Amino acid sequence: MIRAVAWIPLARSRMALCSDQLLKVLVIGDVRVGKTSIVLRYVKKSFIENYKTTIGVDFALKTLQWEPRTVIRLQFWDIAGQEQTRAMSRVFFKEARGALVVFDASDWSTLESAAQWKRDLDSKVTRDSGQPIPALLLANKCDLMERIDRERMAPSLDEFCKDNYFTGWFETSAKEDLNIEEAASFLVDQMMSQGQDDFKMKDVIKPEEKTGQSVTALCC
Ligand code: G3D
Ligand code: MG
Repeated sequence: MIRAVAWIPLARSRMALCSDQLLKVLVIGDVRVGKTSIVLRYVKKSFIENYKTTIGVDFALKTLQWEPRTVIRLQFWDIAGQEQTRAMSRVFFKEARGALVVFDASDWSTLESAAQWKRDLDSKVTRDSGQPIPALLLANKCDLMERIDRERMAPSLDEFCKDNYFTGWFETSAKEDLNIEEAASFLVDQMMSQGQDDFKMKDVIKPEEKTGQSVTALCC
């Protein structure tokens, strides 16, 4: 009996009110621009050459401790760029909270496709307020470009983002691990700050967890 009285306050001190949020993030763009490589780099911290081409959609999950009391589960929908998949986009885009729209910086024809993907996205998914969901443009494969090309690219991409309602852009390289973590954190920040009202907050009581812990899983 005495032991039980001592145990209850101790157990309570370890309990905390936590918020647990599931954020669905779309990864879209043409075939072979590096979508799957970006997701693998972010979630698995690796770059795999000759990885099989995505057919339909691949899923990946990354859990992050956002603030001391907020756990975010990022659910990536890595959507294949083929025409058949575009027909299914309404189903795939449903309830997405953010998007990474990828193009190959060494092949500018893929930038026009990025604009099409963005228009398709905005026509099919919005926040409850009717505003577009946060979407970042990723200029991937920057390792294949000279520094000078990248500097020339910046003003065009600023304008492109303004015209197409992108939240911003990053030059990335999944191969050399350039800006992948930064881009993902920026998107999460945007989703959390712009979308607070839209999210279904799920408050749960659970034992306190260590901050900074990340659990990853990948399935295809
Ligand atoms: P996708 O998912 O958009 O279709 P993938 O694209 O991730 O499958 O990548 C397509 C090809 O581009 C792969 O080449 C991959 O290794 C390469 N790639 C992806 N990201 C980068 C990058 O940042 N830099 C460079 N140089 N190459 C990249 P392979 O030949 O392996 O199929
Ligand atoms: Mg792929």
